[in-house]
Amino acid sequence: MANFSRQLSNTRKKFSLFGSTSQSRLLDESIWVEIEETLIGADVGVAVSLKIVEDLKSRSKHYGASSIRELTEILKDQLKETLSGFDLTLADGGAPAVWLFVGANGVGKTTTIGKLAYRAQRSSSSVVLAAGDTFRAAATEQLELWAQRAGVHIVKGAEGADPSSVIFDATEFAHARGVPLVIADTAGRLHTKKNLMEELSKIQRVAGKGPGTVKEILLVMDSTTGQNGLVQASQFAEAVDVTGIVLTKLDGSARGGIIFAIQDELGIPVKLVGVGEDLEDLVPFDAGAFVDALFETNA
Ligand SMILES: Nc1nc2c(ncn2[C@@H]2O[C@H](COP(=O)(O)OP(=O)(O)O)[C@@H](O)[C@H]2O)c(=O)[nH]1
Ligand SMILES: [Mg+2]
Repeated sequence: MANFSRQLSNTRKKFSLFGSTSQSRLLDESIWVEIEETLIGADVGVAVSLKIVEDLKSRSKHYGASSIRELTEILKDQLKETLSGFDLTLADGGAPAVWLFVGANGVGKTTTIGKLAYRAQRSSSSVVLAAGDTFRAAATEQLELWAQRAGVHIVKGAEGADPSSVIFDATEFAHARGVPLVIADTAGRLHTKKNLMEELSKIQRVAGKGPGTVKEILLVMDSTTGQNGLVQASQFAEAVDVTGIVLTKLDGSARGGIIFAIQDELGIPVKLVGVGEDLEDLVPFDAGAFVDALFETNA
């Protein structure tokens, strides 16, 4: 996958305890508290951080680790394990498969769909976009621009149209043309607005009523939001069956550590990561590359 090194430079600063100047430091009792504070300060999440340090203590004893350098290697393995065990593929199948994008306002839903459309077009797989954000006319225009750039079809509704019906129409449109995938946008919404969350549940139901099958519900989260995003996320996960997280704006964010809390607390994998505003700035998440980049000492 793309090298995370540059995009993670701000998050990496939070891990400086493990940087080159400390590598030869010998271990003493205070190190455990420092590691705990480092992890929590890096947005890894309190519960996960405590678990990791407990486990690190026993593993380092088992291996007889005596310096930060040795401890770091054990910790890296642990962090990779914490993130492993999830299926990160985006499911297809269905005629068409539907990938539904949900999340708060401004997190990067529409941009991510544009990037995916571009990727699909480059790999010669066809896709139909559904302009399910009917809340503002400008939202449809924004998606239309992405569709033009990527050279893919878009199904639109009038401003204020029922988003469920727009997405349903897109599944029929795709089915009639033998297009295997519909990627559907939805309006950003506050997780506290009950009626809007119910609207999402309806969208999920209706999107699968015709020829389409909802295969992915991707919750887009802005990585600069940190721990607050977790509360939002759990509300979305109650309204719809979220199958994966897209974590955007990792470039520049200092809160990339949130990935550990997301996967541990929500039990939902991060499948894609947004690392910029351009068409190519979307990468499949790779736990190994991510953890290695957090501990790179000379980047
Ligand atoms: N730096 C950066 N900006 C992003 C990323 N993804 C989206 N954005 C920007 O975030 C803003 C909101 O994006 P948009 O897709 O309209 O959000 P939506 O309201 O969820 O549809 C836009 O200015 C995007 O260019 C990312 O991965 N990195
Ligand atoms: Mg949008």
